[in-house]
Amino acid sequence: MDRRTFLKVSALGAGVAIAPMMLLNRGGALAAPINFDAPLSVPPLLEGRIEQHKRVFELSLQNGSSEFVPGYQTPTFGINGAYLGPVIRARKGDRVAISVRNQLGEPSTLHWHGVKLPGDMDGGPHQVIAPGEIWRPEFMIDQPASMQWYHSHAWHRTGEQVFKGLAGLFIIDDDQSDGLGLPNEYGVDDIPLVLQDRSFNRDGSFRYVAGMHQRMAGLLGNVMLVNGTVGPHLHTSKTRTRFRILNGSNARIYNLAFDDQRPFQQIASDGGLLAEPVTLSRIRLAPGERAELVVDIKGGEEVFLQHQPMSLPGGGMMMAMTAGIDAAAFDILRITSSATDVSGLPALPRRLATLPPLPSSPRGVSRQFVLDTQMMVGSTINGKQMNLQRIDHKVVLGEEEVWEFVNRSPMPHPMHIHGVQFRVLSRNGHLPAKNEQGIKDTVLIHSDEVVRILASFDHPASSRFPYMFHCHNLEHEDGGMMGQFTVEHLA
Ligand SMILES: [Cu+2]
Repeated sequence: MDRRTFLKVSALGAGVAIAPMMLLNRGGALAAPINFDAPLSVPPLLEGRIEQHKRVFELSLQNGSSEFVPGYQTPTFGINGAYLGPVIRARKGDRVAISVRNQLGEPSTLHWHGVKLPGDMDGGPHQVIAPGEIWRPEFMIDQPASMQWYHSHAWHRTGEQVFKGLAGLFIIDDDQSDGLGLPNEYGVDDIPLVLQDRSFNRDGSFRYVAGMHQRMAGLLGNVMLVNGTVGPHLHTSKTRTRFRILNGSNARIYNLAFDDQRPFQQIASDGGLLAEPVTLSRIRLAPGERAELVVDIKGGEEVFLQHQPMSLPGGGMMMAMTAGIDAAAFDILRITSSATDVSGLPALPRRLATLPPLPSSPRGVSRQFVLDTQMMVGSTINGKQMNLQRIDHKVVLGEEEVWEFVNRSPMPHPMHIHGVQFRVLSRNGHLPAKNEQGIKDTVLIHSDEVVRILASFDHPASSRFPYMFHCHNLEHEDGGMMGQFTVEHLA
């Protein structure tokens, strides 16, 4: 962390419990009196109303003010509220109609990250909602139970608008997952966690900087927010909890674990349930990625969800630090339990979902994407930076393709593809870990790594409203690490 930021945040913290990485290092060098006693905010559920066989939602992008630090007001953006948005909830098979009113006073867009829908409903940088205007996308929910999300995708402004709060969750339900007996009482044993790191100026305002350094490394904050809560505490009355976790940070990569290294089970990745639960003691989550975890915490226990140091394939720790991964552990969420239902907890189902098997024989690569960093330019894909007027790739509607990402830059890039959910075929020629063999829309490509994914392009996107593929480090994205593709019938 930069020394100047350290001092500024310390100044902000005079007399209050705030310090740089104040959430870092319980017992570490930068430990600060954050007590993790602020009740975790749980975003409100928005289930819409049924009108003419459609599930209708109303969203308003608006300015607000939030008290993250006691005694300090932070100007923020929110959706139907001051900071972040409600959890949109719909079912597979629903026809969804959403009105998005822009009351921000600046242009914005709203992108449905991970939702499979046509390009003209996707909310990318071409679908600007001017101040005062309403955008009315309508689409079918045509994918399995999962947690998607929505956020600003404004041209050159995504990083700052998301940083200020323009993001929310989108939960999809289906009959198959309802029947599995997974924890599903929202806010009780089914808890969403939006992880974000932020920095503050002396006056309490967010400190968003997008200079050359951030365009290279991404913007890293020094204060952790979970669902907009600083120093969050969750008290539960149930032993078994399902956490639906989104890395909603601009650039920070987390290696999540509990402080006592207890095992947990991952049940879902970005696009839905895994074939079977995978037992883990830590999980890496890059910007844009989601994971659903189930963990048992007995009555009387206190555990911390933390970021813990991780090693990188091919990269040392110094590089890891510049690439958004902290070398030191820090606390994210304190959890206490008064559960009494210790005995009789059933095992999770052996099978969660039926996923098509990954192809056993190697498939030809349809397209290759070389990720690189060029001095004084920034991050590039195949040597190019984003141009709104240029279509980089044309995919035939209904085709299945293998995309290969080759990372020649010194830092990792979480690559996201619009319009599809994909499978990770290989990392450097090897099968990915079990928990990466499910359905995904964002995949982290480490430095010097080659990752292949398999996607089926089932929804159309024209040259007027093409899909994006981009790095989900938002400063990289805004800096040009993005391209466009169409999905159309053969002419
Ligand atoms: Cu990147």
